[in-house]
Amino acid sequence: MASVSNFLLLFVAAFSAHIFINSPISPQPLHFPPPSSHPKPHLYSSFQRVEKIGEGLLKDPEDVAVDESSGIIYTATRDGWIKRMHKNGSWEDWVRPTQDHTLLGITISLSGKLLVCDAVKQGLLRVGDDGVDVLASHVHGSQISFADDVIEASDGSIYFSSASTKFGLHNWYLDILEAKPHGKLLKIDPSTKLTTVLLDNLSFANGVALSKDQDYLLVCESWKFRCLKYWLKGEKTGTREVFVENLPGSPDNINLAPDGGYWIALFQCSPENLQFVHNWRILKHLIATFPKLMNLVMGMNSKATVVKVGADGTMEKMYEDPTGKVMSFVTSAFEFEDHLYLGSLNSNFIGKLQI
Ligand SMILES: [Ca+2]
Ligand SMILES: [Ca+2]
Repeated sequence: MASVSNFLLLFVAAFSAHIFINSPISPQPLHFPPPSSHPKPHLYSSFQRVEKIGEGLLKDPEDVAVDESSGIIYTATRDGWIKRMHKNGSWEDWVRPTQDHTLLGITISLSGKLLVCDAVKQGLLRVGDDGVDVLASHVHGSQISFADDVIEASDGSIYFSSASTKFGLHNWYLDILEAKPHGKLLKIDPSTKLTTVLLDNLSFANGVALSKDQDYLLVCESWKFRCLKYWLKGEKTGTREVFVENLPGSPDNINLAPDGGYWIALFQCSPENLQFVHNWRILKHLIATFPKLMNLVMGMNSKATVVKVGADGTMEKMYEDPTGKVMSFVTSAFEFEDHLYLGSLNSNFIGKLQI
């Protein structure tokens, strides 16, 4: 009997040593906001009446942008295409900047072209009828990693996020397991074309948006369940403060609404009953060493949530598909002509929802 327990002890010790030696992360606990931490906004469960546009044509359209002058709707899909829907409802495979699945945030630029984040190879791209230019591939001599979302100001300044400088799109789950801030907010200066870092130590820098008056910029930190405000004008220029926190999910893309508020898409990084995993370093090491275990603790495809936040940072409305039956893993919400256009990393269409 003693030899069996000795063997078991030896096995556990060897297994633990294997995990610690081979683990690619140096984790810290991830703190989920307590459910009671935010006053509940009015809930609309109306994703049930979403109209599916482009169904079957769009593989996991992460972000949506609308050219408000022409009414053309753009998205980037996992097969590397930028696809667009014309006013008459017809879809066009427009430009294919990559054969890969790596295109994330997009926005319409002042020139009418599209700015596109390539999370893996190329950095920040400008895409037009005449092809693709790389606007930024390096910052301070290092390759830009995990370009995630982008916005352009009326003075031509381009602001974009780098979600993580340590982990990439293919192993992004290690970034949440490690739960340390490896993200940055970057800027391309319109006169020098130089790329610089405005903010670092961001906890998975995701969606970016400009305020209506362009006096500040918002950048979402997915693993902190909050969005920061970065002042561009006035006496606070260059400083940061919290804009909204304790969001009921991890913020992805954020878009300015016509009334000066913001639409923020939230994803569930972990189901509620498994959030404890993110407090245990040993469990994080175990999952990082055996990545197939990650599938057990991910909650993205379980529901969809979008919140409307006022210009003062208060949550006003929440739209949900609580079971993910119609849409899940919604990553973007763009308001145009009294409808929300919803992107998702788990659908083959864009959701269109009357609001
Ligand atoms: Ca975006
Ligand atoms: Ca994103």
